[in-house]
Amino acid sequence: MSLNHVEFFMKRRENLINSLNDGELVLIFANEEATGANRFLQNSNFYYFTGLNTPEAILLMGKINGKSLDEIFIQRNIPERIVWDGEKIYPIHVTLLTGINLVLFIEDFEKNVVSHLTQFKKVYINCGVVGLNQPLNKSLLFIDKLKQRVPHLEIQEVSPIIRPLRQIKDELEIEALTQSIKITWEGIKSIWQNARAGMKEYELEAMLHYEMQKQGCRNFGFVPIIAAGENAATLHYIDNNTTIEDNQLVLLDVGASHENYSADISRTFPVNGKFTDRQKEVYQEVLNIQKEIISMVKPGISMVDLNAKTRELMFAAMMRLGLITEEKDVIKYYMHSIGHHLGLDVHDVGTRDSILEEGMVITVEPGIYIADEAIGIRIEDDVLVTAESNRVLSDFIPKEIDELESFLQKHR
Ligand SMILES: [Mn+2]
Repeated sequence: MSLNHVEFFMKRRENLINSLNDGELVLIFANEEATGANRFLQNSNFYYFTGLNTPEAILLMGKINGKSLDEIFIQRNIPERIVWDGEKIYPIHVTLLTGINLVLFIEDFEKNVVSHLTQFKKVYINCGVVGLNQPLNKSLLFIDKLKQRVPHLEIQEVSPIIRPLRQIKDELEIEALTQSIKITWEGIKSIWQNARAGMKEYELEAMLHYEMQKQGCRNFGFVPIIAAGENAATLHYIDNNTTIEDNQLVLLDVGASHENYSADISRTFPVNGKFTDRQKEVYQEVLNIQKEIISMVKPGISMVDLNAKTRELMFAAMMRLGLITEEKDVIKYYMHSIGHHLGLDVHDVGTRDSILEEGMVITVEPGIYIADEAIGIRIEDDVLVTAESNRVLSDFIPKEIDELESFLQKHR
């Protein structure tokens, strides 16, 4: 499949502009340059419309008298700085990559935007979330200035008008997600081949990172959870510094990020290649629930329905496992929800009560966590909602007990 990237970004901006009323302007600030040893990570909304991992830029879109505005402001190259910081992107490249014809420099932004503002009634801006005790970011500082100079202007956070677009993934996004899932699988495979009892969890993290980097992927989409035995019962365990013991299960909740799209995959495996009877019993229950919930994923069903069904299935499973006798106790061993939207953000835009539509991507990730028995199991796949039902984008990553054991034992 060959995709012309530019057209996708043009289409996304066009969709947003079409959704605006006349007299509405949208300003999206890219993230600020990374400081210290941090690597730059782009603002998801800015990336969605431009595909640019360029810091400090500002995208301007709007509709006035039926005419569209589609402009971008970028930093100018300063010749003396090039030897220190490297070259910044040039306007011609911005145009080639985004399809935006009007590329201006950031120092002209305020002058330029003020010339538009007399005609506009409402401005949407990505304000971000900044704590009361934190310094203001660039967009909030800009809002301050706007309010003083154009007091009649209505200013709103932009996310609510972008959410409907970002929830539905286009072909380019599915392609990026598929690629990040493939890279994640390479990492998981390497862990399954090389993990041994006696290693620290972070050695497995290193295998994952090395394999990802070999595939050209520099970043995790999120801090990986690599949790052996009872650590897996701590849902957000990220210390990854415990020694893995023989007969333990290891829970991996990991995702490589490719073109700013992160996979989100969980697999749980026995480090020595063989499940104990009890581990097998619990694992099979989680797997059955996961498969049943996946089979329900299709347009029209809501996340609320999926959560309710999961709870019902969990109750039956936990009774069979001898864990509980009352439904209210499900929460003792399964305390999160079944999944979330996935995209440019690992917990992507989209609400907990979304009704699924074709083109959405969600995770399906039931788990049972029994701290007393040092068993924590989660199985998570990334699922695309299709016109009729769904497609599991991560379906090539083994999860059946016999597949897993035979893979692991081949390498032990
Ligand atoms: Mn997840």
